[in-house]
Formats: sequence, C-alpha cells, structure tokens
Amino acid sequence: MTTNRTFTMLKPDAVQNGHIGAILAQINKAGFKIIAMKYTRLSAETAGEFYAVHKERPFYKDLVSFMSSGPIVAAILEKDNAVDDFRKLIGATDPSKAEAGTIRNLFAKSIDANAVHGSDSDENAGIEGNFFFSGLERF
Ligand code: FUP
Repeated sequence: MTTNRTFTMLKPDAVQNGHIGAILAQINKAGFKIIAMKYTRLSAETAGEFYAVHKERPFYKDLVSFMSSGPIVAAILEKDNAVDDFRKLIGATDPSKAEAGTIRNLFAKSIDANAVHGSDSDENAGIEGNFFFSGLERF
C-alpha cells in the first residue's frame, strides 16, 4: 500500500552541525511538500514516549538521551508514495551503509546520531504526525 504522507525529524546532530537548510533543500528537491513543521526540543520523557517501540532494545537509553540533547525540526511531508520514497531519500539507518547521495550518507556520522528520522510505515507516519501536530498546524 502507498501513502501520500510521512513524518520526519531533523535530529539534534543535524541541527547542531548547521544542516537544517541543506537537508530541507534536499527534501524539497525530491518533491516533498511540507504540510506541518516545528522547531522544538524533546524532553527525555517525550523522547522516551516517541521511541517506546524500542523500549526493550539495548540502545534505547542512549537514543532517548541523544534525542533530547538539543533542538530538532519535526515535519509532516507529502508526496506520492511518501513513506517509501522518503526512506530511499534518507538511506540506511547506519550512515556507513547509506547509499551515496542520501541524506544520511551526506550528513550523518554514526548509527545513533544519524541526522534524520523517517517513518517506516503508513500507520506509524500517522501516529508520529499526530504525536507532534494538531489539525490547526497542518497546511
Ligand atoms: P530507522 O527506522 O532507520 O530510523 O531505524 P530504527 O527504527 O531501527 O532505529 C531508530 C533509531 O534508533 C535510529 F535512528 C538510531 C537508533 N539506533 C541505534 O542507536 N542503534 C541501532 O543499532 C539501531 C538504531
């Protein structure tokens, strides 16, 4: 099944390293329309809730700590086949395995600080978008 919306976050490493503009340019160039966007910072509690699906994984504590370590940019994006096409645009979770030209290949340094999040299914795209944005914040 395809969807026309996905959810993304530009993670604390991407923001800290000054890559917001370059990453948004890539997202626009790839044909995604921005439906909602905010510049914010997650508390440890909110980051833990967002990543609750990974609660039992060994990297969960570090992930929560990293994701609450500085500001992020959250956004809902629209395009035909948004979830799959965005996953292709960002590349593999581990940037050393991400294809050349992908956002993680260009801007990420490690698997834990990998510059950008992209929803992995239509269902999660909906859940994650709703986690951050009300109906009044979507255009
Ligand atoms: P992805 O869907 O590509 O963001 O990857 P996952 O959902 O598998 O993982 C979510 C986040 O957990 C990653 F973005 C970074 C972190 N993670 C690690 O820190 N170590 C790992 O081995 C796997 C994931």
